[in-house]
Amino acid sequence: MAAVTADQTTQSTSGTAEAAGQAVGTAPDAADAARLAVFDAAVAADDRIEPRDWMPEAYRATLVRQMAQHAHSEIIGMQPEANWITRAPSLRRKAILMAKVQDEAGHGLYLYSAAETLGTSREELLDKLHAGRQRYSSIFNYPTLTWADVGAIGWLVDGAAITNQVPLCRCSYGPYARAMVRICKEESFHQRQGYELLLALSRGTEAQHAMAQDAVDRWWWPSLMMFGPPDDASSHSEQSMAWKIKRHSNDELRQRFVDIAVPQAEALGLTLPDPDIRWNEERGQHDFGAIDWTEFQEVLKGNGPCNEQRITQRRRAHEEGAWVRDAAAAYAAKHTTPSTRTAQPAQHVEETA
Ligand code: FAQ
Repeated sequence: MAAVTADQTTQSTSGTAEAAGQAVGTAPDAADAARLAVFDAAVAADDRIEPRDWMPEAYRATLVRQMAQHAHSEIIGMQPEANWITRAPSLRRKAILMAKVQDEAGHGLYLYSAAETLGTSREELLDKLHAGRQRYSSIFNYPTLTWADVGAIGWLVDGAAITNQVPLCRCSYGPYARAMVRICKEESFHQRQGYELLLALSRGTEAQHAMAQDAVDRWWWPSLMMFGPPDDASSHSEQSMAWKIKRHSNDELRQRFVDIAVPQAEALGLTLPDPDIRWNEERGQHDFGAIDWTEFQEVLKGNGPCNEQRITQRRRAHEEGAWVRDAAAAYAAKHTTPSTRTAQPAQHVEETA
């Protein structure tokens, strides 16, 4: 690799010395500059950064922040839908919903595992979530008031999640990108089940249609907020896009989601609660109304309708699951002692014989 000059490093995707993980005010030494050049070249060439590769500390911190928030969203996101498992209207619907909620737990685990490759443990991330030091998605602070909310979550929330997450399959950090491939496949199934559920309600009785419409009315705007603040208020987007963690800005993805959702709503026979939605011939995209960013900020501050309930339930589930973690750790310890290690193959032969 060619040596790099100080000028070249200041033009790096890592922006400032601080972003590159150097103490502000100190000149990068030659080794730092060389490592940074290798990192920047890999990002520029669309190569993947892997766990053992050198990376700027700020890149690592940004990934931990985003991946932790993502993982926390998956497991907290189990709560609103799990609320309806016991009241699903048929065995088929119950089986589908149970599978979906389990999938979300799985997504959380892939993401915590991917975050572990950055040198942070799942335990540490969960402690931060429980202490309110890391976020989860604003969307999960809204209540699921009727069965139709399960459909609206599938269609809109999973739909927004996919729109945001498909580009993450091309994220510059390898373990995150690879985790996203499987997650997106499962999310796409989730989105279809929500759409199918809403279609059944929309084509059902008058009361069922009204229930579906009410759910869409309540979930539409919070779903648009999932994409994050508008670009001019997004503190991390510019750097995350330079590092190719994010491939598109918050507003770009939000627009893409609106353009996908509008014809789908028509096909469902439902309306979106925004009188300003209309096709803009010039832009080749839909215009839509103003989002209530005050509501978004309030939810982020902890003042949403269910913030308290969600985090209390999460802490309780963690405490009540302590015995499972202890048992799993005891089992793992037992099976790594020399005596059980030698005993295992014989047992395996007997069982498979
Ligand atoms: N909620 O500078 P930006 C799912 C925060 S998974 C809460 O634009 P960034 C599956 C942000 O952290 C849904 N906080 O931030 C499912 C930052 O705060 P900080 C989760 C938000 O990171 C379905 C500040 O605002 N998906 O739904 C939100 O560049 C059904 C400034 O914002 C992901 O996490 C928000 N909506 O862009 C499960 C995808 N938006 O840290 C169950 C991965 C922003 O400075 C059932 N994440 N903030 O204190 C991302 O793509 C990005 O992190 C964004 C935000 C786009 C969410």
